[in-house]
Amino acid sequence: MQEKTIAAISTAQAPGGIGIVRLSGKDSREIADRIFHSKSGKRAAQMKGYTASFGAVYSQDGEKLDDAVLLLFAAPKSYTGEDVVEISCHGGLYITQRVLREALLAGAKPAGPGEFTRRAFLNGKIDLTQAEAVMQIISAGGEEAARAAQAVGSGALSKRIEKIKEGLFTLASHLSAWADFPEEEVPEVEEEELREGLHTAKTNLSKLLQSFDTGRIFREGLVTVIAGKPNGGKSTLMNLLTGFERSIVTEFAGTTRDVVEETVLLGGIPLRLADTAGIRKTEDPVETIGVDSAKKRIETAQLVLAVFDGSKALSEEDLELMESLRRTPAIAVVNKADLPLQADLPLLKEKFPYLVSLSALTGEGIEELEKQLKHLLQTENFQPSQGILCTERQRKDAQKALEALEEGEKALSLGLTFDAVTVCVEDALSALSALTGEHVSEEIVDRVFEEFCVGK
Ligand SMILES: Nc1nc2c(ncn2[C@@H]2O[C@H](COP(=O)(O)OP(=O)(O)OP(=O)(O)O)[C@@H](O)[C@H]2O)c(=O)[nH]1
Ligand SMILES: [Mg+2]
Repeated sequence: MQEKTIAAISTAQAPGGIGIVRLSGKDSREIADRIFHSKSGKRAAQMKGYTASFGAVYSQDGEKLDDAVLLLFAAPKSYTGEDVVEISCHGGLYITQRVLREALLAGAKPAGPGEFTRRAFLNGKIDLTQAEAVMQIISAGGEEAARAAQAVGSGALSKRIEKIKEGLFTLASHLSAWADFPEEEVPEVEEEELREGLHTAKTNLSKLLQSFDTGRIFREGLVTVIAGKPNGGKSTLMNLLTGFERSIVTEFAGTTRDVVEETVLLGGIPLRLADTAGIRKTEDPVETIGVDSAKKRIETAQLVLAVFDGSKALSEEDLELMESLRRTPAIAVVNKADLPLQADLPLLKEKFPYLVSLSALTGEGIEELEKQLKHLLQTENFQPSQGILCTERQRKDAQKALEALEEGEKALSLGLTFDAVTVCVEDALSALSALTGEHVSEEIVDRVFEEFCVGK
């Protein structure tokens, strides 16, 4: 609460209907009163929390800069826990910059990246996982990612962690009670209880760690390559998925040369698609370059949509593609399902556990592709509202806690003293406290907020 009042533009630095300059700190009202004059004559200093007033922003030499609305959030019932003033003016690059400059000339300090959220954290309005969720909400590219981030922002992850911690606290208190007993007097049932407690916490942590991988798929998407022999319909599939004519389609084999890229959402999963040249042996030097880059893309892909022309018998090139995909997650797309089937479907099914018959021309089969994708990625049971680990920092702490509990179990089965187990349980608890930010070094907090944008 003693910190200097900060100011920043909180909306995007782009032309827009409304732009917001935000102030936070004990002098927010005073600074606002120096630059904003309300029509009614009411001053921010007298306004109640959650009220607004209409007026205009003026420069130091009395020039009117813009009409504006001032919103007041009084401490402690504000985002940061301090007095917060938001001045909404016209959006765009110039006006918001001018209003900010006046706020700075009137005594505010420019806010650093994420400084508003940092103050919210330091003032106990939110914990560290909720602070991190703010960035995740802003950068979410799909519904699932947004819902997952919002749930974390509402404290769903912290609740999950808290539950695990409660169990561990109970264990720790039993352990300290037993510490006074000689080993041989501790009843067996209590050792069993200890074993069970460790096991439950471990299971819950493992589940939590799994949620990180699934969440990452929704957040970051997958580098996906559409590959296959020429004329199979790769570019037609690309266009079906993007919803517009992204790639050139012709009836001639060898149409696509360059890699054509676009990100789409399929079943909520962002696929960073690359449509590639049809793979075949060719004398054409330009096509050769395209074929080589298609092969390279396959090597680094996280997912390949392997397109086969279902209306033709499988060719040598098809068999080669099958071979090259043995170690890459792939979905076989047996295309041109609107035409009579000629390809050897049983062979394809044998080679590809995930397969879909589809017509890129009519769009028939696209739901099945979505289903197969979810199946392959095991995202069917993803419940974004559950509270998932959503940053690498959180994952590391959860992993640390899990490892500490594994050590604890080991100590128990080796018949070591309860003290040894106690140390492990305490290590797990401290890793979880770091995760939620309850006990965390300033360096880590700095690192978390470094990634924020200014104005948040
Ligand atoms: N009947 C039918 N024709 C299709 C289908 N998909 C693609 N085609 C046709 O197949 C031909 C080749 O399609 P493209 O999408 O250009 O094939 P490609 O795999 O990108 O070909 P290259 O870029 O040469 O490697 C075009 O004439 C398409 O209209 C389909 O599902 N059904
Ligand atoms: Mg093509």
